[in-house]
Amino acid sequence: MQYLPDALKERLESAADILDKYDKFRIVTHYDADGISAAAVLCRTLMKSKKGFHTTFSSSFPKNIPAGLPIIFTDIGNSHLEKISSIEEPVIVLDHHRTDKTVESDKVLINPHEFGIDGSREVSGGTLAFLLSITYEETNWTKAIYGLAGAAADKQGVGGFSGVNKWIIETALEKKKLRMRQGLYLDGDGIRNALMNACDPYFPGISGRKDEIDRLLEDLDIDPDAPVDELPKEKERKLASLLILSLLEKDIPPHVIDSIKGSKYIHPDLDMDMDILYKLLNSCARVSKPGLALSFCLGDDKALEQARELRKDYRWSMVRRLQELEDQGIKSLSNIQFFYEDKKTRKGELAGLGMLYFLEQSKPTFGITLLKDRADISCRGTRDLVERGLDLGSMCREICEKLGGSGGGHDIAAGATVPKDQIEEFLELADAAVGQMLDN
Ligand SMILES: [Mn+2]
Repeated sequence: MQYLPDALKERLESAADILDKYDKFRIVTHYDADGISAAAVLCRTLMKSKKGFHTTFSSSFPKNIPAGLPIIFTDIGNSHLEKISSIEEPVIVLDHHRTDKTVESDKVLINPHEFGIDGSREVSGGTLAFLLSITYEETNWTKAIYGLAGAAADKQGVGGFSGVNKWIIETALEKKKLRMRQGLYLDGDGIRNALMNACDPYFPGISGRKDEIDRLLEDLDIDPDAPVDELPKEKERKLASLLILSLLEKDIPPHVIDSIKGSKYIHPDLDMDMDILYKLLNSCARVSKPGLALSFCLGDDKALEQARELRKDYRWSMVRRLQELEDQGIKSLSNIQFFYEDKKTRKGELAGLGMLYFLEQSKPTFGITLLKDRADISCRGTRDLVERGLDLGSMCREICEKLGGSGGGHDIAAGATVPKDQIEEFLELADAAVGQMLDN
């Protein structure tokens, strides 16, 4: 724990004292993959110590806060600290989202930004839950893969983990609580199947296109049914070069291209690497089955089987939709680009993957779902754009304050909801705001 700032360690100790003191807890977590990962770490921690828990998944901060038990909020809560401070029971908040507000509180608030740690890059909700878990009991290093899966799901591993996440990986490898293997981030029943369903990473002109894939594999003299992890090194290298070429043609930056292959982290007792674990969590979250994901994280094999099926369906529908966006292109204003998507839960991921693998790199991407009376918006930038001054989270918040919706998030990924008839105005304001941010 030497790596962490002393003030953060102290705060974690106070949280661990609460874990120690009570026998039953309520966990309120975000329903996305990072939130599930945080819940998985905490539930496993509490189970091991024979303590009880009740977990609730929430898409936004709950209106009615359950009473009677100490509460742990994970990956959620930083923008509702006033409400949290008025809760009577003991509360721990483990949330990495940035917030403007500082609130005097007797609750244990663990917000990395307060300790000079970049919550959008270096720690996720899962990471914070893991830090609490090892503070509570050193033997919980075995749970590293669950916490880090949340960081991977929040895209903190793109181009390599950094900061606290990196320290956890290095220490877990030292402690032999993780193993590492190099390879392409492809998986499926055989190499053709893996490429057919490759949506993250997605390969422009290749993913989902059977004829292209067959031609490519024939050229490389690779058996389409060969297992991905058993490709001879030389053939894997050649395949990687061709896949990289597909991304170079779209001007995708080197750190993203590098991320199609690299270290895979494997839990010694779990027949799965972290990359697949977080993608399974994502597939469950996207169809609103976070409970299923939590069940398999807690050891339910039947749940794992169902999660794998969900992921199969999910990947296939994503690849088809990404292919459409790639082939048909999306709409563009001066400084932003956008598309409409029927499925509300899919638009953020589509915007993120499109932005990573094939869309115009100089403009952030907005995915919009029109609902009955409101428009739901997810926006995604690139690391380059953030370095040039893009902050989508504060942009969404400010525009929504003006328009009367609600919005917020990270610099690189954010969301907003506005009345449906204001979507045009939202896009105009966003276009102007992004232009101004990138000009300065
Ligand atoms: Mn998160």
